[in-house]
Amino acid sequence: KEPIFTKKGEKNTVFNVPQHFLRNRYQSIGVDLQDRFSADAGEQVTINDIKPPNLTNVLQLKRDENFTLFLPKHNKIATELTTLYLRAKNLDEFQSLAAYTRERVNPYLFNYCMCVAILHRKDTRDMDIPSLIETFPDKYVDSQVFAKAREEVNIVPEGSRTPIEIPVDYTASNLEDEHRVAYWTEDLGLNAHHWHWHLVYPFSGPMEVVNKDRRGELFYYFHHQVMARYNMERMCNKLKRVRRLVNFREPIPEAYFPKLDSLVANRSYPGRPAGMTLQDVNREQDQWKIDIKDMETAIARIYEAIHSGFYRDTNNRMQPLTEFGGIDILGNLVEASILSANPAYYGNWHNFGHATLSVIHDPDLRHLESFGAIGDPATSMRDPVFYSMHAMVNDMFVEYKSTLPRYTVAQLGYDGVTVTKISLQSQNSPENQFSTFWQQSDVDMSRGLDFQPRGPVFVRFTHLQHQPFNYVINVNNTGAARQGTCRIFLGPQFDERGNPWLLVDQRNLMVEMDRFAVNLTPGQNVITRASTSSAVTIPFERTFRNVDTNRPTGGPGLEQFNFCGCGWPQHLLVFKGTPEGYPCQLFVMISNIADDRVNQSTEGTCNDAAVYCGIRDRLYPDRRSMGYPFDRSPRDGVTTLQQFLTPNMRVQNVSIVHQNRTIRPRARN
Ligand code: CUO
Repeated sequence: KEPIFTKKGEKNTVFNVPQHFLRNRYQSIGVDLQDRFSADAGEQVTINDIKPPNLTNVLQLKRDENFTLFLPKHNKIATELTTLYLRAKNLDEFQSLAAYTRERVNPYLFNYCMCVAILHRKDTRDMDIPSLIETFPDKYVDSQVFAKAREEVNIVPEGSRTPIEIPVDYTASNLEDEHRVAYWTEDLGLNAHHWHWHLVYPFSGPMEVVNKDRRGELFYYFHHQVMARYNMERMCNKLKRVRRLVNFREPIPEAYFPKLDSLVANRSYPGRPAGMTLQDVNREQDQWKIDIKDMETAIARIYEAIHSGFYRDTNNRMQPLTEFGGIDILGNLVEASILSANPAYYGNWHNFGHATLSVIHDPDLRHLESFGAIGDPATSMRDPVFYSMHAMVNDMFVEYKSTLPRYTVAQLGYDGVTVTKISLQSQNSPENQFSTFWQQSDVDMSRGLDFQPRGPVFVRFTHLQHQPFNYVINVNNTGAARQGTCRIFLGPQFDERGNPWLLVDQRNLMVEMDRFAVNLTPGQNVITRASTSSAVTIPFERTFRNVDTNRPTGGPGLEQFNFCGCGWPQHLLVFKGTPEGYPCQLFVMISNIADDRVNQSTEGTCNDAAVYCGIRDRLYPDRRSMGYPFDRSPRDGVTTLQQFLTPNMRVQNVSIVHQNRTIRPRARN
């Protein structure tokens, strides 16, 4: 695999590494290892010698094992290695450590710890880290691709290779209802985003990495939005909202066969047939022991805290879950992160849920089988059971939020500000209509393939896409010039029965599309906002980094990736819709800036996808509770969205029309 420290625009870098950095298995018998880049090298970097670190614990994870933070043994190892990288005194020492460890430690572990360190060291914040899709394509694409790729690079000269196409339906057939949303659950960008979110907000590791502003609340909000978006995709495909995995003793109907092979472990990710039942995990070799009973106890205690409004701290004192801070406490406690207010009492049921489900096929390791897709944030969103389990997680937060005081008209309104019209203008579509279709794009996997000869190998995948659009919002301001925060949500118009919603249910499906500050002049204002500016998403190129369908083969695209790589994929901003048009409600609100504003400078930071990702080294850039104004139950007397509106809000009926056509990539030279 290519070195991680590749500077912008350089194809290859050769490292001159002190002899003892490399294993001397071959040198000792007089064999000179080939230089992978030879004359192609663009730059030679000399690595300083260092005192070799003690890797005794880190090497407990073998090079050919799969790696997951849900396994406590791996978790400890990752924390140790990340800490080692973070403590390196300067960039030179960090680089030496990277070179020394890269050759020895498990590649997944190395990549994870290195990425966390690069994201969190002050001296590496401008450094690129490669997209995981490029580094470990085995976590994202059908394993059959790799045999084809091998054939391609061995037979076809560079420049004449054609992309290897991943079929749209390869993990299941239409006999499986859940497969109707596989285009979304198996989307490369979606899974890369989930991995990236957890890279920026890990639940464990060195405290300085984990302890970020409102991270517990953001755990709630990001996953709440994932669930809302997933349910919207389901409803567009005539599926009902996902069920909750409430009872851990009952057979689990969701099945999944990922068709992924780990190139590091040289093993397949195990599948799970329908009807399996969770069992206690006792995998001694992994030092992995989980009792279902403990998960149930944790859940009961968490609900008790939610309903009483108090949680028990480590000194056995009852502490209030406060109106604004309670959700942050609860987020860390439910996940559970190392910031949990009382891990011994409230347990770790969400992480254990991922873990027990991931080894449901071999809970005592009698078959020596590794974990399944749900056991790794890079792959977990592919598995339908992810959503039934996270529906349970989400239910806890929704239940908690429903205990909070309702927003009053004063808390929702903005005196003198009236939204008079909303219009959605999408290219080549009638007003108030989104248009979606399929698009094919190519991604170069060659970084992640360790065979010669090198050169780009593209896979071509099919993903959802929409026509770019603008929101045009008319606002009347009877006051002086001032600012506001424009909040845009999109939700369904009817439930599965075709009935209009009660807001108490609809609010859980309100998907945040954008949030931005607006300047209001006295009188009439027209605000135009492009879909590509969304503060929820990042552009396609940044999700995939190397994808540029117009670029000649070869040479990585080198857009900045690190923190800036966190963001919902722009190509999934809009739900799929239906051929006849899926009826939705577009909601716009201009909230009072006095209660929104966080005084801080965000210049020079990645702040363009802050809604789900926050801003690096800064406070979350909105003082309101995340999800405002839909995070709480509606005030008394309000049952519908229309009744909920104050003059600074407005709703427009819109529809999402899906055309079953595919845009193919532009030809490469
Ligand atoms: Cu993101 Cu369970 O937290 O997967």
